[in-house]
Amino acid sequence: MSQTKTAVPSISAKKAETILADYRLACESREASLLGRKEVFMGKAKFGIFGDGKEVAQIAMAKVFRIGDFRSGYYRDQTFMMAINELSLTAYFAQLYAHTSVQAEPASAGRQMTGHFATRMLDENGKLKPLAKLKNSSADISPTAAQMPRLLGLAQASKLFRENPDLKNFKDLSINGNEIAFGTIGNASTSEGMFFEAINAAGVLQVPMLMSVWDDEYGISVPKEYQTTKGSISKILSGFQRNKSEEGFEIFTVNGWDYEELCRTYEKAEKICREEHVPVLVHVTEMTQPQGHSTSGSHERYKSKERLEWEKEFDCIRKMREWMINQGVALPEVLDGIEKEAKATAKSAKDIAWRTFEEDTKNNQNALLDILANGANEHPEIAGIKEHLEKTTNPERLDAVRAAKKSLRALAGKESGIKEGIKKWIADSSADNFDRYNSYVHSQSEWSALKVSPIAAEYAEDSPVLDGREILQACFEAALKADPLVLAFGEDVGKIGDVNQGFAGLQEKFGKLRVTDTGIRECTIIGQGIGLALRGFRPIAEIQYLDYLLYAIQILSDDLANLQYRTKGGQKAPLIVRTRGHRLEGIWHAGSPIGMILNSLRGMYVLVPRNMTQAAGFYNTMLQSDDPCLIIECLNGYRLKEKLPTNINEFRLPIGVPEILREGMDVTIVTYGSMCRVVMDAANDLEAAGISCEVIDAQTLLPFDIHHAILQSVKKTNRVVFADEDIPGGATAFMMQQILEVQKGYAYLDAAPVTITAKEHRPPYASDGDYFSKPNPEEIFEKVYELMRESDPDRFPSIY
Ligand SMILES: Cc1ncc(C[n+]2csc(CCOP(=O)(O)OP(=O)(O)O)c2C)c(N)n1
Ligand SMILES: [Mg+2]
Repeated sequence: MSQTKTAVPSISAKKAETILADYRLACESREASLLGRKEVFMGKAKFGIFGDGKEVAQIAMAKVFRIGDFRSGYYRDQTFMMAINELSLTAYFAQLYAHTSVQAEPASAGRQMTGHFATRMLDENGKLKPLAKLKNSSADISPTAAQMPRLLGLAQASKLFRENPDLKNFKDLSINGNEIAFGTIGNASTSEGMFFEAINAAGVLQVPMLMSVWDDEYGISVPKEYQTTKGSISKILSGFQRNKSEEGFEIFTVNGWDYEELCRTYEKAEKICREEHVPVLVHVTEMTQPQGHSTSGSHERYKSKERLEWEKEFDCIRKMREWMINQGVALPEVLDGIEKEAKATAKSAKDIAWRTFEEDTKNNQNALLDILANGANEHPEIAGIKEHLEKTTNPERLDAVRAAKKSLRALAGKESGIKEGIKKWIADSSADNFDRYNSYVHSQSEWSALKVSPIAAEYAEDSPVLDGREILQACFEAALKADPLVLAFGEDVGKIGDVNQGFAGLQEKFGKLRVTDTGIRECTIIGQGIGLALRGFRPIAEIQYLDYLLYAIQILSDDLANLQYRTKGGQKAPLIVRTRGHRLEGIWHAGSPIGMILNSLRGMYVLVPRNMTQAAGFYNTMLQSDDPCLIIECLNGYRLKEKLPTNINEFRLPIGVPEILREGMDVTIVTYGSMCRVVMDAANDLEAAGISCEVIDAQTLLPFDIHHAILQSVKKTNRVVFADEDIPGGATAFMMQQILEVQKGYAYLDAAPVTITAKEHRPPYASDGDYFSKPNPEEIFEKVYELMRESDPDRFPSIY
């Protein structure tokens, strides 16, 4: 029987065919969810979270998702990803098994748990693919609502491509800004601040964001009464609804089991969003969760019998089936057939994915077993290790590594022909496992910041001496001129050119699309930057003061810093985050929480220039690279005088290379940022007291002194001091670990290393609060003097 044979031919055969294909996909996706849960309970996968109960709405959404569009969503979206052909059933299972192969599991190569979707936006060389010709999904992350900030930037990119005539030729990135950024979120996650911040910003910016809320009335076990005022996100956001005289959102509400209405709603939503660049909210209600939240527990614990009954009755696939029969799309037996086939299709995909995954692990293990076999007769321990490995059910890579290492241990001090083979196996598998589990913390492309060739600053005799802020302004002007994809934004960055005027006058020159103000919303400023950078822009996103980076640290850490890593080189967002800090006045305008930054932003480079010329050199370097970075300018340096390099537009500072500010013989003092001047003042006083200090500006903390220049200094002075404005045990502890452990500086020390830091509290606003809270030249003098006194008390008598 033809699948499209209808009971009552009220729907055209062609349309019926499409509907049946949709139904088939919904059933396949459902079967994948059901099988997935079983795989977890059989111990073949560690954790499962599935998209069951959300299939039909996602198929409707996928119908209006066009080539060039972007998704930023969450773990329920498997059906959508399948519907846009960016997730095969086998890839779905490969992710469930955490297959570490990019070919098998292109979203993350086993780095992300199931339900974390992504398309590969970069080619093997790390070059951006022509995204305007692809269907794109930014890489999901687990923190609820954290997909929202980047969604804003993905949507804003379309607006910029449409409105800035200088961008018309970037056809690989956008076709006239026609691309929509589709967002998805669970109902409970809309309780997060980030959701509201992003929604408000999208309304302000009027960007093509099509936001769907999958509302199943729960967030794990917590019902809507605890999550949302009035229990409805569309109700409470109704004030965002645009009208004749005010811009805003277009808001739709539709039931998640109503196939026909869903398709109609998304068609309307798409048109408004794509053509008018108006943000749209689609609140999809009455969704279900047939298997509960995840494999971590069962929903019978918290849903009432009535609710569970209702969920069965209003299951979107069941409802779609009923509708199809009522509409005469197909006879029940046709649908039975599709359901049966879907089961078989999902099962066969699962089997293929498992076999490939197993073979991949086994191949590597078999090579070791062959080596061990050669030594098994001679050494009974090896025979035992071999047998144990062979008997392991569902072996993981670590089982083979363990067996190899145990074998070598067993053979220590013994003659054996297999030792060399085992060592080679360990070396090869270490390299492979490094690639599998540890690679792509930073860019590995030819545009890696570490590969940008430096260009020295040049000066003419008559080079003007300017305020630090004017040096930056010249640098930014050159950057904006050189590349239309460069843009800068942040609080007060537009009209007044930032609170310290680094961008003064540049909005007038380059327009509001290039240099622009934002609302006070640090988290989504960074999100804008991430989304724009993903789409090929070169954004400079400003956080007004370093103290306020805390508002954005989560998204920087969870999203930007690990983007390359979590996609194994599949995506990049070379965002430059600009901020200013260290010294000024008061608890929230003098912060230097560098330890926090170093501990949370691995994956980004952290640059701490001591003046604005150095800062300019770093901006120029990072604009050539595809790594994301944080550049922290010195808050008290904008009015200090600096000479303007003649090549301000192109000189580049290498990253990971410290600078010796003052040569000396007795003690090495390592510092950075605003502290450079404080330490240099102290070094002058110490010189007068007969102590010769070598002062080194680390300049970049991540990466830190990649050529080990500081070690050379320590070899000469045999004493080392680390000074900064962070708390005790903050970034000074990091620098000490780098020098003593990584660079092995401990071997050259004649005295214990010293750290000089700020106090444990932030500096009070009161006059002299800074002096009594942060290291000052007198304190540095005394600590260094004490250090010298230890070795020569006669030459350095007690001061007190
Ligand atoms: C910031 C953060 N807090 C808590 C969690 C744990 N968590 C994961 S999913 C979830 C519930 C989300 O519910 P909802 O947004 O309604 O999505 P649903 O799973 O119902 O589709 C919670 C609390 C998390 N992932 N991130
Ligand atoms: Mg929910």
